[in-house]
Amino acid sequence: MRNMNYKDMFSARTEEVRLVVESYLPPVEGHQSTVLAAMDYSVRAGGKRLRPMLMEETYRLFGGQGKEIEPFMAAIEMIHTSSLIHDDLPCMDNDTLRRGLPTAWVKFGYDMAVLAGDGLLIYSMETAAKALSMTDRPDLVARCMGILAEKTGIFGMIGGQTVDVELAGKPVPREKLDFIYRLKTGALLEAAMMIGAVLGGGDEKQLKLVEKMASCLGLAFQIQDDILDMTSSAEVLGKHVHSDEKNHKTTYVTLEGIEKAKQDVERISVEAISCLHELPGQNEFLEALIRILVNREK
Ligand code: GRG
Repeated sequence: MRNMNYKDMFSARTEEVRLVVESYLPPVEGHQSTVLAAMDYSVRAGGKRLRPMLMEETYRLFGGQGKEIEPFMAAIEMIHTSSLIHDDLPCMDNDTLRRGLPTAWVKFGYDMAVLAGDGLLIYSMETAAKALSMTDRPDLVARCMGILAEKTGIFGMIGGQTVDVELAGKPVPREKLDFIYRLKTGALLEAAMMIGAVLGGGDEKQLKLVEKMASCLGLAFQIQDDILDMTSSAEVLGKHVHSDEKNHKTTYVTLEGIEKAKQDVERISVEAISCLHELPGQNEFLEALIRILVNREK
C-alpha cells in the first residue's frame, strides 16, 4: 500500500515535471522548423522524466524552494533526449522504436535526427543559462552549468558512449564495463543530483556524497536496463528488446548472469540509499524513488 502510494506519486511527479520541461521548448517555427519539430517530437514523446525529477527532489532535500532549478530540469531532460536520439541512429544502436513511437531518424531522416540531437544538446545550455536571471546566487548557477557540461561531455556521458561503441562485438572486461556504465548512464544522474544539491545550498562534503549516491543509482539503473532488455517486451518498454544481443554488446547480464545482476541491483541501490541517509534533511519520496527506479518494469 505504502509502495502503491509512492508509485502514484511518481506518476504524478512525471506529469508535473513534463509540464516544466515542455515550457522551455523553443517554438516550432521559422526556416529551421524541421529540426525544431524533430526536437519537439523527441522531448514530447514521453519518458519517465527521471533526471529532472531527481534533480528537483535533491534540491528539495537541501531545502531549495526557488524557481531557478526549473531551467536546469528542462536542460537535463533535453540532454538526455539528445542522447537517446543519437543512440538510436543507424550508426549506433540502429533502433526504430523509442518511448513507444518511431525514433527521430525514422520520422525525420538520419540527417535531421543528427541535427536534432545537436540542437537539443546546445539548446540545453541556452536553457540552463536562463537560471542566471532567476537567482541572487549567479555563482552557484555558473557552477551548475559547469557540472552539466562536464558530466555530459567527453569526461562524462559522451566519453562512456565512445568506449561502449568502440567495444561493441568485442570482449569487455568488467572494469571497462564499469567505466562505460559509470559514464554513459551514471554521469547524467550525477549531474542531476549534484545540481539539485548545489542550488539547494549543499556544502562540498555533501556534494561528494550526493555524487556517490547518484553514481550508485546510475549503476543499478543501467544494470536494471540490461535486465529489462533481456526479459521485458517492446509493448511494456516502448522500445525494442534484445537490442544488446542484436548489437553484440557485452552487458552486466552477459558477464555476470541474470541472478547475480539482480542481486547486485539490490546491493548497489542499498548503497545509494545509505548515502542518502548520511545527508541532512529528509525526503522520503526520494528514497522511495530510488527503490522504484531500480525495481522498475519499464
Ligand atoms: C548527444 C552529442 C550527443 C551524444 C550522445 C548516444 C550518446 C552520446 C549517449 C548514449 C547514452 C545512453 C543512451 C545511455 C543509456 C542511458 C539509459 C539507461 C537510458 C534510458 O533512460 P530512461 O529509462 O528513459 O530514463 P526515458 O525514456 O524514461 O527517459
